[in-house]
Amino acid sequence: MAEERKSYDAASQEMITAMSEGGIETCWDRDAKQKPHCKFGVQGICCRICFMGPCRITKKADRGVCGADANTIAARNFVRMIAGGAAAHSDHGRDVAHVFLETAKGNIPGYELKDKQKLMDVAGYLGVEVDGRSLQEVAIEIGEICMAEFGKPHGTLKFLQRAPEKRRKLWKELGVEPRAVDREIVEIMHRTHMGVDQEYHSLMVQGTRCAIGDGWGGSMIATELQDVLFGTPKPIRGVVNLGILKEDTVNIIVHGHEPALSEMIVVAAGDPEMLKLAGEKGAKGITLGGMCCTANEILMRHGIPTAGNFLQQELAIGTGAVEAMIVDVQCIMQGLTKTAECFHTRLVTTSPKGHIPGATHIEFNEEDPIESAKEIVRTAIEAFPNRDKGRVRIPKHKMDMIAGFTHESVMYTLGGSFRTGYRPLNDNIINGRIRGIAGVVGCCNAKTMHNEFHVKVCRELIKNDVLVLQTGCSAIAAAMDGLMRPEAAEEHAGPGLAEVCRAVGIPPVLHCGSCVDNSRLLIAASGVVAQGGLGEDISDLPLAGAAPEWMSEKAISIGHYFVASGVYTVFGIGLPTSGAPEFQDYLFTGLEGELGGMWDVAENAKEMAAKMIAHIDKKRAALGIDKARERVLYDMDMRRELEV
Ligand code: BF8
Ligand code: SF4
Repeated sequence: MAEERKSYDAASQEMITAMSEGGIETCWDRDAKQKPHCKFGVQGICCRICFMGPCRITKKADRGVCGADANTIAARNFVRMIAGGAAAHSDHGRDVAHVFLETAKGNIPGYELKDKQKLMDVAGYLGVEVDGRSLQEVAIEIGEICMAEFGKPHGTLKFLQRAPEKRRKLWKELGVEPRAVDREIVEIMHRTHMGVDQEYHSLMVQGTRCAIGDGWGGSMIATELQDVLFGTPKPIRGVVNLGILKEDTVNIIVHGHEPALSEMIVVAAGDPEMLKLAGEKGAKGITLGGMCCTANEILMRHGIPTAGNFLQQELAIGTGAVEAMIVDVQCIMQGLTKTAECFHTRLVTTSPKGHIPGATHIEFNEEDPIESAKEIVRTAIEAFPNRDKGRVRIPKHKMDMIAGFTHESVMYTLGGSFRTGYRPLNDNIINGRIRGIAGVVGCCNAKTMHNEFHVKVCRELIKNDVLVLQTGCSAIAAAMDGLMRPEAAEEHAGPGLAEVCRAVGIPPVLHCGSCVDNSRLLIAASGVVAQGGLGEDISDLPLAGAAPEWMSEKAISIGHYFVASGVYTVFGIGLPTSGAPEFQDYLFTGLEGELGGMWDVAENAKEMAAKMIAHIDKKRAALGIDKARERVLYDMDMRRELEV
């Protein structure tokens, strides 16, 4: 019997089959051994918060030993996922703020504040005085403010003011304005400790406050300061998929999340001394490829090719052509060491926060980033002579794409340099050429066919004239399918969206960055509101969010800050809340009345797209712009037919 197909992407499937035949284990083999997954975990009704348990809700036992019911258990688990995700994003944000501040003080050779314009923009909305002050003074104050956002004892987050006024008022009324990023994470851990908050509405108030602290706090700080440090991305050509690896060069993959590392690896990989060393070892240069969110970061800023997304990490090593995989934090599979052992590949961990047994740990020293990056790249080059050429198998597939759409670059692309702004976008939404906007984001998950859900939902949305904005591994999935080429508009988009894409020269699916860059989507949504004509709040917009193949706690935090910002958000794969129908119903319907956004799940791409479009149409009707769209859909012949 033919092996079940695991990936929608041909290159990945080729590697999965080859590795399976070669007896090299992948996450799909391990997934098979984990099946069936524990149904209590899947439904969110297993509690191991104290050691009177673990307790599970069953027909026989409708409460844990302490009396906690299904709603409490599922809600506690859910808000703990928000805390985990917010912690990951925000600790990344804190590290960026630290590097930013030390760079501003002139303490780190190697980094610089590249984007002075953005520095001024940030100063503007943070209320930092710029007149009569040096750039350095301004930057230092910004750095101090951002560091303080994580742990200040008084007030609420300064970045909240980037949200529409109506939303801010709502958050205030609901008591969900985050005070400091860390505090909200800590408070979740406290409230979910045994015997504290045991009421799901109340738990979700804190979940909401923490998630807002991620999206409008930790993640936004990461994105904004990274832009100042490394440059705000602009539309740029890129290439994606495993076919970017080369047979005759040293191939280095940088995988993880923090650009503080990857930016320096980019510099080191282009260093003449390193290139010379590569030549001496018999290689024709160095090929650097990104993986996961790090890929998105260096793709958007430098056009560095992307090797793949989350489920391709083991497959990249499986090509036998990777000298080193350099990792920092988040979404790094421990299984990589096993894959690397089958080849000459060095798995290099670089973060003091992320060690893996069997990997080589070369700590990236942020005080001396260039030297540290060179040492890491040297390790890769030195592995090149050990490559077994007979075992190299690089799939041919690679795809062109355009990356680098940000709030700033979208405004510029749409409006030109003289009237930058969202007016053309808003007008095209109002006149119905663009039916609405979708944010399609998130991970891949071994439980479902790699990339299929992402690609199909994007295609379905653009076919229905919905402009798609993407981040994370979902963006890489759509790029691999060719949806981020401008030609994709002609091939796959509905007539209205295709017309707009043609006029502006953009693809119908826009690459907006990494997962912390979901904050860009919040800013873009606020920008669309501020431009006018589409309501007063994000919840008024014909907008929906989705994470078709999610797996991480970060995805839950992102999902919930979308919801808390007023966005209808649909997840694939299911949510670990199904064992607590009352709590789940609150997430799916109850929250809409409070936050204007709510959760939902969908089993497949058609259902997901249909639900998102139905929501978009509901918002169009509420705005009174549904009629405009009907006119667009009917051409003259059809209209004549209707009139008779
Ligand atoms: O932060 S999309 S698998 S790489 S968690 Fe991870 Fe998910 Fe990818 Fe980036 Ni985001
Ligand atoms: Fe069981 Fe309650 Fe302890 Fe959870 S907190 S493990 S439900 S006794």
